Amino acid sequence: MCETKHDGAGIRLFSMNLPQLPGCGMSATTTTGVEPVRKLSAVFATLGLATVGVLVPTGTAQAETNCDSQYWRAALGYMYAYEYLDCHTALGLASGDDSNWGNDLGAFQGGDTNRASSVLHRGTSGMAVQFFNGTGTDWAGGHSCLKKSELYADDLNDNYFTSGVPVGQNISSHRWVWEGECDRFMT
Ligand SMILES: [Ca+2]
Ligand SMILES: [Ca+2]
Repeated sequence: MCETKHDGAGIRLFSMNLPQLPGCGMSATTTTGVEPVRKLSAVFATLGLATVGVLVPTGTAQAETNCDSQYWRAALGYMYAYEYLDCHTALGLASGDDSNWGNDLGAFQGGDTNRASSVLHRGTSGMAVQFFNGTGTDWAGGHSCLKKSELYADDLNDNYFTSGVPVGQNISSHRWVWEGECDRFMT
């Protein structure tokens, strides 16, 4: 009778029913007493695993992006441009200006023009990097600036030149300027 009541019963049932067992012998009480303890351990073990399972993905989500890690390994004083999003595959780096990313001079040459998808700022002067859609030392046309404090722009498709043209795969020149010369900043 007692064993039937407690077989498969939960922990709450066990503790609730314990005082209501005047007719039960010691053996029955002992048997039902062991069962819930073992179940309780199993429950806590399961909860423990579930907690770890939840924490691990959370930690992964907060892990550094590739731009974060590239930033810390970048050479001081340089701007970097990358072919792909999140600072993957560097097209080049520059501590100075390059008025034409498509010519055969300077830090960026040939196929580098209209190719960058992300950029990184590791300058130390406090100046911003001003990127242009066009080329030439007149530094005219649409531009967008990357502040030193912004560190990097991991997706240039989310940014636009002052002309309204998307920055992604459209940068063709750059120079270092003070932030006051910029009308638009990358985010
Ligand atoms: Ca060039
Ligand atoms: Ca362009």
